[in-house]
This record gives sequence, structure tokens and C-alpha cells, in this order.
Amino acid sequence: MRLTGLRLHHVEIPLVTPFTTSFGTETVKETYLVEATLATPDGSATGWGECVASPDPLYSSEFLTAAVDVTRRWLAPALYAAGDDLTAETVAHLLRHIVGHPMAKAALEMAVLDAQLRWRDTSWSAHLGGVVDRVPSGVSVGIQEDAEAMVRTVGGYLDDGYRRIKLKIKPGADLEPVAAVRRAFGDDLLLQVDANAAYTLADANHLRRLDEFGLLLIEQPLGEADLRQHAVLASQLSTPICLDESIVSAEAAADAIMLGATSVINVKPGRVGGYLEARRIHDVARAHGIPVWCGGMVETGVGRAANAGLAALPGFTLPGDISGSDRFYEEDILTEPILMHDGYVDVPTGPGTGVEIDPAQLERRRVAVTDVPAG
Ligand code: SMG
Ligand code: MG
Repeated sequence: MRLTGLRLHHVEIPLVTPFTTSFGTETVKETYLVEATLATPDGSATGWGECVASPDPLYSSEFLTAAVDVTRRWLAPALYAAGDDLTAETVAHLLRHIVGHPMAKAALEMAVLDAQLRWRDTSWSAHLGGVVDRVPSGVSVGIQEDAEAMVRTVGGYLDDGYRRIKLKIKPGADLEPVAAVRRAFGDDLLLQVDANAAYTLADANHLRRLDEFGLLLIEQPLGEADLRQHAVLASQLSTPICLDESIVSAEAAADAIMLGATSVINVKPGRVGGYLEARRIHDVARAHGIPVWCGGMVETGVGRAANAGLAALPGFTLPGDISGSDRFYEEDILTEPILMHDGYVDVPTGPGTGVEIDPAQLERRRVAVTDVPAG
């Protein structure tokens, strides 16, 4: 295939409720969708990708305007220069000399892979190796004003049918909400927490107090670069540690596993440079008997559909952060929204990501367009 056109659609979509993590509060989803047009041997194909970078470099060093800039100035030219040799499998290789920017790279690879699979009439999940037709749906619950509000909010999601609850925590908003939720909903509730790197090893004694709540795992308690310190912490807690931010590649996953820094992995395609690297992490983890689950980055239906396809792989043995679009958005930008039924999200079966963008919804949410033509 050959890249013939690239357009970034910048969108802003209000969230149904503010989403608060240890590093900040979001009320609006800002991102861009990548529309890639490729010449194929028998015509042309169009694919869509979604960038998961946030406006501010708080979750990781990447941020939205940097992703756009690196795409325009370095990544797109490298893909155009590949001529007829472009396939999804070559994207990461063609971009490897550009250091960093995994989310910008992932969005491009996703669009090329979507185009390729639509052309080949193959579904995302079938291509990646999915083995199930629906995936259990977990929900990530932002930090609330107090423990009562947390119990109320969690209760609402359980009424909706979500199968696993993840509470965002930070110093000063951890033991109390966790204790209240465990008390309110009992020991059978699948419950886990995510600190987004808000603690240090000096908090080990405090974090050990979470052990009594029977959590599935604690996600990324310490900093992104602190693999060794996570290994030390793991030796002091009975709650399993699950790394998110630290797992930036399959190599990092292998290192973290060998060091004993993680016993579960949150796989996020955007964080690791794309769905193909995400599959490698699945494979590495599975070979080591380490369970994985699919993380979320508050994606629109485009990214949500692709995540459901990935989460259908056999090593994804824990429910992921794959909620229905209505957990965050009043309306999806798809013709058919991604919805949760009976605690599960269906894995799309159509070609590519299997979902279609509704042109009217896209226009309604679009705030700008960046065309990135060849040369
Ligand atoms: O998409 O359901 C979702 C959000 C899941 O909590 C979630 N993601 O660290 O795992 C994480 C956070 C990062 C979100 S910040 C944009
Ligand atoms: Mg996380």
C-alpha cells in the first residue's frame, strides 16, 4: 500500500461527568482522529485511528499539540517516503528513528491497520488473534468528593451491570473510599485501585494498609521509571502490583516481569506505540503466566472498538477498562455506539475496527482539521 492522504480531525466532546485522577480533572475529551487514505494494488482504502494523548503532559510526557506537531513534521513524511512498501507491520519500523511519541505513532499505525484490514475484509480481532466474541466490562471511577459520594457512584455503575470496579486513588483519598466501597458492596465485588504514580516507596507502610481490602490489584503506585522500586514495594504488599505507565514496550514488560516489579499488566496500545506492540506485550506476559487486561484512555467509540478487539486475545483474563461509550459521552461519534450489555461489550466483527464514524456527529464535534499532504 502507499499513503496518499492524511487528515487529522480535532474533536472536543464534553464528558457526562468530570473524571478526576491523582493528576487532575478532565471535563472535556480533546483528541484527534486520523483519517489515512492509502492506494492499494486494486484501488484505495481509508482507515481511522485515534490518538490517546491528553492536552497536558500529566499521565505521561506526551501531549496533544506535540503529537500533532511530530506527526506533521516527522512521522507522516516518513510514512509517505515509504512509497508502495507501506503496511501496518512496517509503520513502527519506519518510525523507529524518531525517539518517543508512542501515542502519535500508535494513532498512525492504527489508521494504516484499519485501512489494511478493511481492504482485506478482516476484522481487528481476527487479525490480532482474538478468541471470544464479547469481553467483560470494567469501569474506572474517578476520585469523588468523599467516601459516600464514591459509594453512590459505584452503586450506579453496578446497577448498570459493570463487572469490575476500579477506583482512582491518591494520597488523602485512598483508604477511606476503598473501605467504604468494600463495606457497601461486599467481598465478592471485583475491586481494584489505580494511583497513577502518586506515591513513593516511602509510602509503603501506608499502602500496605490496602492489603486488608482484598483488592485484585493496585495499579501504578509509583513513578513511571521506578521499576526497581516497584519490585521492592511488591515484596512488601500482598496486593498484586499492576504496572500501567511503566510498561512502554514489550522489552519494558519483560524487564518488569523479570524484576518482580509487576504481577499483572495493563495493556494500553497508545502508551506502547500501537496495537501490534500491545499484542507483543500480551504474548510476553502470557509466556510468563502474567495476566493482562486492556486499559482505557477515555477513547471515543473508534478506540473503544479497537480495544475490544484486542481484549479478545486469550491472555486478557481480567476485565478491562472497556466501558460503554455512554460511561463518558452523551453521544458517540459512531453510527452505532459501543454499548455494554449484561456486563459485556461485544467485539466488533466487521472489517477493520468494525465501526463507522457518523459524519454528522464528527462534524458536530470537530473544532479543526489538519491536512498533512505528501511532500
Ligand atoms: O477509558 O475508562 C477509561 C479510563 C480508564 O482510568 C482510566 N485510565 O491510568 O488507567 C489510567 C487512566 C488514564 C486516563 S487519563 C486520560
Ligand atoms: Mg492506569
